[in-house]
Amino acid sequence: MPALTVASARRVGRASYRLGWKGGRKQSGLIYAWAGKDASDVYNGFHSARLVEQELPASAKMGSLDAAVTEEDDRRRSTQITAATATQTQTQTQSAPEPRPPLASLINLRDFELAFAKFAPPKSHAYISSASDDLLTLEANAAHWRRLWFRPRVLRDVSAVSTRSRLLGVDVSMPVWIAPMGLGRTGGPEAEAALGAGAAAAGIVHCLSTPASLSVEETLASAPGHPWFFQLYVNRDRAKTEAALARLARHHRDQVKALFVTADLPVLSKREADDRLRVTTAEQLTILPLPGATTGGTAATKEGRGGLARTTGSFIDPSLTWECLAWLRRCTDLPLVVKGVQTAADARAALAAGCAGIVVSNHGGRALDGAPASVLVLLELRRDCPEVLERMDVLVDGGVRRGADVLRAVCLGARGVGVGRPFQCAIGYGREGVARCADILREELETAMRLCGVTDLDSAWGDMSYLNTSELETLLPPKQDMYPRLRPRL
Ligand code: 173
Repeated sequence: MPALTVASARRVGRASYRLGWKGGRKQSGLIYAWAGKDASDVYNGFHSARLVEQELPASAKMGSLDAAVTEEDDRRRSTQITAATATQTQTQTQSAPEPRPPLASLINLRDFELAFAKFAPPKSHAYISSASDDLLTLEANAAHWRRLWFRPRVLRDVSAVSTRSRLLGVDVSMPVWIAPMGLGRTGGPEAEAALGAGAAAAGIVHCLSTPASLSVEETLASAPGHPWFFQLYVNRDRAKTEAALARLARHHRDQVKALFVTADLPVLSKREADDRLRVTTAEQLTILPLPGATTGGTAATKEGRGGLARTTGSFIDPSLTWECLAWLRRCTDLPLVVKGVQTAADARAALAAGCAGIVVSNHGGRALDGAPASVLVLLELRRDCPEVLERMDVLVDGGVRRGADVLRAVCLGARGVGVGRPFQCAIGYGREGVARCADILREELETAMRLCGVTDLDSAWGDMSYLNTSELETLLPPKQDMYPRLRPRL
C-alpha cells in the first residue's frame, strides 16, 4: 500500500487542489476512481469550498483560492450536482422524481423523512436513512419508546405549561438537541448552516459533527452568538484532533459549549442501503446489483463498498480508550460528554472519568446492530446507577419522533433528547424547515405534558410515577451477578 495515494483534482475557481489520502485500503478505491480527473462536482455535492481550503496541507494545493468563488457559487454548484445526480439516478431506475411537498403540509417528524425519500437524490437518502446490517437496532429504537406507557394525572391546572430546560449549562426552549450527522449537504445545499440557523430560531442547540460538509466557521456564522455542541471523532492522526481542538478553543469558545466524544463507532459499520449506491462519476450514480444479480460487474460493484460514511470515515481512531479522555482533557477545557454509552458500567466509568455528561446512544442504529434500544439502556441506568443521572447530564438519542417521547425520556431521568435524521431531512427545506421541525416537536411536547398533567419539566424529571415500565422491565438485562464468569480450564 503506497504511503500517499494518487490524488484527484478539485478545482475552485482558478485554483486546483490535489486530493490525496495517506494509505488506507478503504479510501484507495475512491482515490483511484478519480485519479487524474476533475472531482470538483462530486466533491462539491457533499462538501463546501472552505472545507477543502482548511483541511488540506499546503503541499496539496496548486495555485491560490479564487476570491471570486463566493459561497453562493459554491451552493449553486452543490445544488446542480445534487439535482443532476437525482435526475440521472431516477432515469436509471425508471421512476420520475417527485416534487417537494410544501413545507406546510408536513405535520410530524416522519413526514419530513417520507417527503425527503420522495424528492431527494437517492444517494443522499440512502446515506441518511441507512443503518447497520439488518436494521434490528434502528427498528428497536423506535418500537421501544412506544412500549413505555404513561400514567397520566388529571385535574391539574395545565393552562400554562413550560417546555423550557437547561442542557449542559445552556438555556433551551425544550430539552431537544439536533444530533450530529455527517455530511449535511446530503440534506440540502444549505447543509449545517440550515441546522444552525434553524436551531437558533427554535431556541435549541445543534451538535455539529466532525465529518460536516461545512467548516466550523461557516456553520457558526449561520447564527452568530448562538450556542453549539461539537461532536468529535478522534483522528488516527492525533495531531489533527489536537489542532481541531485548538481551533475550537481559539475561535469558538464563546459559541461551542460542550464536546461530545463519539465512542460507539470505532469502525464504520455495514450499511447496505448506502453501500449499494456508489458514486462512480460526477454525473452518474450506479446502482450496485443486489446479491445474486448478474448485471453490473465494474470494479466498484466487486468491491461493493460505496457507502458515503465508509468512504469518509476511515480517519476514525479505533484505538481510543477511557485513558484517552485524560489526553482530551489536556487538549480542551470544554465539558466532555461521552456519546454512545450503552451499559450502566460504562455510564459509571464516564462519571468516574469526570465527564460532564453522557449520551445514551447506539448511533441511531448505525453502529452495532443488535445493540439495545436506547430507552432500555436509559431504564437500566435508572435502575442500576441512579447516581449517574443525578450527578451528570444524561442525554439520549435514537428513534425519538414524537414530543411524547421527549416527555418519556425526561420522566426516566434524561436531561435532553437528540433527534438526527428528521432534522437532516429538514435541511431540504432550508432553515425554515429545520425550525418548523423543531416547532412541531415542541408543540407535541406541550400537548403531551398537558394531557399527562405535567406543567414543567423540572418537576417531571426522573419522576417514574408518570410511567408504566412493565412492558420494558422484562427486556432489561439481568443483574450481572446472575451469570458468574466462567473460569478457563487449566
Ligand atoms: O453515522 C455516520 O454516518 C457517521 O457517524 C459518519 C462517520 C464518518 C463519516 C461520515 C459519517
